[in-house]
Amino acid sequence: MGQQTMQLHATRRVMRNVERASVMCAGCGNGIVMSTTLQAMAAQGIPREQVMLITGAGCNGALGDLFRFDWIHAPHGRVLPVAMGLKIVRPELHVLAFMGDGDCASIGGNHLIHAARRNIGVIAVVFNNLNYGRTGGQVAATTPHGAISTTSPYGNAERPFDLCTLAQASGATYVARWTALTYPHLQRSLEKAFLRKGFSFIEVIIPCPTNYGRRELRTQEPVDNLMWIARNTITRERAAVLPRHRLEGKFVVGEFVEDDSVSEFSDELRRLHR
Ligand SMILES: Cc1ncc(C[n+]2csc(CCOP(=O)(O)OP(=O)(O)O)c2C)c(N)n1
Ligand code: SF4
Repeated sequence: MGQQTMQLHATRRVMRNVERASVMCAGCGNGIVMSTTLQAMAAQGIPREQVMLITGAGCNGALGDLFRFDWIHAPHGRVLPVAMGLKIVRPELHVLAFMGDGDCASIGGNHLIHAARRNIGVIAVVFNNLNYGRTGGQVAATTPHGAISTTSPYGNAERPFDLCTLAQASGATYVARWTALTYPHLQRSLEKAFLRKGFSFIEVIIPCPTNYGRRELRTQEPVDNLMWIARNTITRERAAVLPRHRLEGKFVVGEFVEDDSVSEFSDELRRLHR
């Protein structure tokens, strides 16, 4: 049996009910991140019993219902505190914190900077669909400047957060950004995150045809939404030689930080309380 077929079988074993994947809209990027996570687990031979999934209130929160592993559906903005508490009491588990960009960058933004600062061994994955999908497409802290949303009908007056820069400045020891289209790279980042000890921050730019696509891109067509992301994606290396103004509205992808020299928070606590 080929490696891909074996991974597919392993992936199916952790799905609770494949038909229920239809809880997401057609063309939604949430499923790509979910399946890539399962592929990363299968590739590294990580059994579901060793994983604890925490999700938030956004659309991706419903993903927990599809997996066959232990899951906490945290309140909006509180994915990271729940994940941190869990990691401290069960350090042997791989703690996966799945968040929407609203969850991570707005209501839970303070938790992000402190989780990164502490270097707690949580794998934080941000499903960045550039808006609040679950509640009908409101403007988010990640919505591009000028973009149309239900709460910015004349265009977004604010400039978006660069979440990877924020995580890096806060002390995260692994930081990467990919898109729904660069999923092989995303898989490699997730595999690394499963194997390392400290705080891993992975942002994934995903399409939300129903809310972001329909309003800002004027198309709900899944392929058009993906193509728009592809046209605006640029590698970290290419971005490094471009002037700042040329990067506005671009999704710079790559690995930004990888540092395994910092002690992990739950280890540090145990060392102090010995
Ligand atoms: C404390 C609290 N405030 C507001 C809400 C309403 N609410 C639910 S999901 C959501 C936004 C979701 O956006 P995001 O986290 O980006 O996830 P998405 O749905 O886009 O995947 C909001 C505001 C809530 N459930 N709880
Ligand atoms: S509203 Fe957007 S993010 Fe939510 S399920 Fe639909 S396409 Fe996905």
